[in-house]
Amino acid sequence: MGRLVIVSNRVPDPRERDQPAGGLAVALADVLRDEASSLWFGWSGQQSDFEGDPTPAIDTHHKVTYATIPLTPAQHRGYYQRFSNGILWPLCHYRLGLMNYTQSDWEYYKDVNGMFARSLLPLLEPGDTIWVQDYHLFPLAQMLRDLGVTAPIGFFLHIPFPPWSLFRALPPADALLRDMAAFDLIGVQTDEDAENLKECLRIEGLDGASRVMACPIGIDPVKFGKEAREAWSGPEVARLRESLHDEPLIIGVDRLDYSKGLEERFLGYERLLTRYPEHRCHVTYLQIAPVSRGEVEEYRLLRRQLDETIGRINGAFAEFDWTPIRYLTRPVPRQVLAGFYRLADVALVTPLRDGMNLVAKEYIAAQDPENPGALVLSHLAGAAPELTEALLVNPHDADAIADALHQALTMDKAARKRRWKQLDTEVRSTTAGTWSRDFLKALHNAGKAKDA
Ligand code: GDG
Repeated sequence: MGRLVIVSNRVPDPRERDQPAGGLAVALADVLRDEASSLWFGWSGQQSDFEGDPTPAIDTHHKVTYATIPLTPAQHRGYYQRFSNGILWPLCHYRLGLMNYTQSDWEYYKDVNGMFARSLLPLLEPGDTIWVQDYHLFPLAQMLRDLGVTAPIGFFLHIPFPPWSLFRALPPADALLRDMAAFDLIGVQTDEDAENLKECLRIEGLDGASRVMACPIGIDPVKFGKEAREAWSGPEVARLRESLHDEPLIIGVDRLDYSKGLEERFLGYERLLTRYPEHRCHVTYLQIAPVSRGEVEEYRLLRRQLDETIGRINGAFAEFDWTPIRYLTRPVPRQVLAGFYRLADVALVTPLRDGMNLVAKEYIAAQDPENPGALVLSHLAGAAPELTEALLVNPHDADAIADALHQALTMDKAARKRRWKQLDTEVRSTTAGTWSRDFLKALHNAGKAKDA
């Protein structure tokens, strides 16, 4: 077997003990542990001024070779902050109103993809299989092909793909779709995403050029369950438990991002306290929301808005010995987080749109089978078609969130166990391992079909 070459925007520092808060890094770290030999190429996270193409810095750690390049501050702004996170991210999350397009950002995006291709080229070896990750790198396969690379190249999109009626609002929609057709295989999270992408390719006359496959991502549930059991006896879980005085805990864990529906979720929780006042002075809602993309204007505005909403709700409902919402914008270490999930009676996961949402799966994997908690999940998360035994809600409907929370908080143990068992079976059947194996097998077959 040849090497697996992963290309993603950001390559995490292999020596950092804790994983960064982000779904892609978490999933890929789980995958690469099982590969015989692999290369992970991408941005180092550093910004510096340089001329021409940077030479990758190489670092080998636990069988994985990490090759990273810096970005100039101008590239970081144009390619990463603006085109990837200020244009493609809102577009793919169905938020056209938040998309701020300029031609100059599109130029930066193409330039940096070209630079990625040229810097990667000398590192490639015969027999490599290349797997490109996520929306930052839509044009990369075409650019590698232009340089003469013939290796199989696959792509996985971690976020949703919108229907043509929305995607066509992107000025370079045609060019981007033409570039995407250079991948041998494109994986997306759900059937809905696959249908949307196929429709776009069909309208552009590109169907047949590239295979599209729904290939849902998952976690390593065995490892995560073990972490949760270990964290259970740790000092942080003990402190959190003592602070609750045997009263119920609702937990939310999300990067601070407008796609996660945090504002709507807080309003849903507020509705719970008005419509079901019996929960006042008893339930605690802990929201962990590490700041993300703080340099992008929309994210700064969101943070201010959430500060205001939480302040208002806490001010209106708190008692001198009870705070309705506890809110942290710092990341919590992964091992501690696993224990918090296990302690929580309810997980509240209500994105307005989400490619998959690994938090929902982590919560299930962390539960005690003898006394599991309940999951309230947005039906607009990519995880919803799999996790049908969750309490599914429309994240825009505060009353529906309040009702689901009330149902979760009052559900008897037998019902919780029954629902959790089915959810756990799902989480164990679609894992990070099955995701990468299924994708790479299909990529291999797509390559063979092309050669035939
Ligand atoms: C993208 C797609 C898709 C969060 N806070 C902390 C922390 N996290 C970890 C969670 C989880 C990960 O970050 C978040 O993953 P999600 O899947 O929920 O969301 P995105 O970051 O938006 O990921 C998403 C994913 O890619 C994979 O394809 O599911 O739809 O948007 O693992 O636990 N980790 C730590 N501290 C925190 O405070 N340690």
